[in-house]
Amino acid sequence: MDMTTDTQVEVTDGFHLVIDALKLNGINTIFGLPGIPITDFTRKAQAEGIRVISFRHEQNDGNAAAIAGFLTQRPGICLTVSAPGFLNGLTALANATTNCFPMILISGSSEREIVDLQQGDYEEMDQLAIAKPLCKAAFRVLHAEDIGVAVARAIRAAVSGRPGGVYLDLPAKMFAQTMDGAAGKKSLIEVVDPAPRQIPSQEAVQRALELLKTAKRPLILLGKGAAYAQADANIRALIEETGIPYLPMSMAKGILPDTHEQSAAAARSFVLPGADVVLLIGARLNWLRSYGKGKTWGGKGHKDPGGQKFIQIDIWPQEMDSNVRIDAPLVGDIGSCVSALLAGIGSGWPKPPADWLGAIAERKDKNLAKMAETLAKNPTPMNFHSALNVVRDIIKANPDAILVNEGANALDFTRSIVDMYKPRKRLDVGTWGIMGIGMGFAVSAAVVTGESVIAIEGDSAFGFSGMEVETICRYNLPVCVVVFNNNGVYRGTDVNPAGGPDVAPTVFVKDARYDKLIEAFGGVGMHATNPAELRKGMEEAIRSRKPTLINAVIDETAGTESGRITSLNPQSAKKK
Ligand SMILES: Cc1ncc(C[n+]2csc(CCOP(=O)(O)OP(=O)(O)O)c2C)c(N)n1
Ligand SMILES: [Mg+2]
Repeated sequence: MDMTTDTQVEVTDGFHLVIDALKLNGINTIFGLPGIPITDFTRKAQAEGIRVISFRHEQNDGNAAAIAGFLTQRPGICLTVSAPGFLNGLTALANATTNCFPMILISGSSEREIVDLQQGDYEEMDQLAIAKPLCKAAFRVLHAEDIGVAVARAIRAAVSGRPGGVYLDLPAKMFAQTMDGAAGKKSLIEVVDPAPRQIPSQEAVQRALELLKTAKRPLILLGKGAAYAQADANIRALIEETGIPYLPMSMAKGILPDTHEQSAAAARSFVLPGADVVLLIGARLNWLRSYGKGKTWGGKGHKDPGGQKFIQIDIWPQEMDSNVRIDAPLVGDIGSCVSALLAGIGSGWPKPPADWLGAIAERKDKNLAKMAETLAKNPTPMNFHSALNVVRDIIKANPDAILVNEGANALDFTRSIVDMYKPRKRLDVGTWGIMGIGMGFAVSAAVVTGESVIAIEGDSAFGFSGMEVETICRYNLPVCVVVFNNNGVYRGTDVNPAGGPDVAPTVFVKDARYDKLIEAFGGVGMHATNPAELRKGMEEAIRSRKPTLINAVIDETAGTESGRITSLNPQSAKKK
């Protein structure tokens, strides 16, 4: 790898030191997009055996890096050019930090002296300052001999404690700096124990167990932190040995199979207000859980607590009490906290009272029967339910496949209809409900795991990253994209209130053929107007592992505004 000079003294440089530092720490994939000043870096990285997956827009390789971090517990690497490329990657970095996905955004940057004097350099921007508030940590390397420390610090910041995004600023000049090869090698750091376990205090464990013991109507809530932790067997043992019903949040689906008899997902609106003690595992009490209070939790007004007592497992002490009082905070890594609880529970833990379990089972049976009835219908045109009945069967038959999901109705219906059977198989819009993660997540999941990927995409959602179908074809990835095409955002039926020639802001070209898009790059395009065609297309895609896009025509009247979060839309006080 090292360049050899005429005098046979081995020298190395910034390019190679960054590559060597990443490799030394087991990072063997980069998601990036070339250009000044990192084009040669992408070439050299590839030459040195790193897999460089090249994208069409930086937001997509940023999302790819973030979800690689979620899936592997190692920071995913996103590589961009300066200013505009950096900014394009920044949304993914901020989203990763919000969702606690470990990633490192590495951006090339322009000449410091010129940037700092604002003299108008090519792609001039003070990137470090801009990145700082949007990530866990941000570092700049001015000298090649500091690369080892910088990469080590970036890795630690990304994966230790609560994981998140890290920014690493590499000015153009630094790449070309040389140093003695042996000294360069010595300057690199192989990070020892990058995400140290954080053992909860015995006192905190006791407090949690004592509270749990008092529960008449206990409930466990699993968040995506629980999925990230890869403590699947112990989480399952805790749930099964206590007999406590549980609710999986979206990306926690599959830690236990959704068909598990203790899943209370089909009785959500009954168990949240009904529970008296709630154990949160890697789940925050943010908007997705109605802040732990209000009517959802049985409170009288929208800010009133429902009277539940909470035990919360989280690695970040400041998470506690962020919305309601946490009676038993259990601070530590999820694996350590769950095994401590498990040890404390022993063998004779009493099952929850039968009336609580019975009442849940009754609601669940009723709701599942209602759902089965709806799914069995076969309306024309196809609606979300009849299409998702197919997806549900396909995932059941292929439980190792990874499901990527975004949209509004296309998201909400998929989450509630499609059962997951294994952990970390459902990847979606996360805490922000962000559109645009689709193709980045799909490419990354296929590259990182080698499994088949099924991306269920609203037609609007797909548009944010749709050009990456070329990337999917270029790397010949086993990705089946299904566009739920209802002619627009939420539905395709809005009309322009002013009556002019422009269509309504939520409406797209009618009867668009998204399948033609992938055909342009040699992928398989299919057009499905009924469940049978959709099933045939998806089965064929899974069997062949060929890049596939199915344009699934969905009744344009079927969706609701914002899916399940209609109420978050502000209402105008002024009547027409
Ligand atoms: C980055 C970003 N921009 C805009 C939105 C607002 N938004 C939420 S869902 C959605 C698209 C919904 O339409 P579609 O994906 O077609 O799903 P459908 O409800 O029609 O099934 C949009 C634009 C968002 N969540 N994120
Ligand atoms: Mg739509």
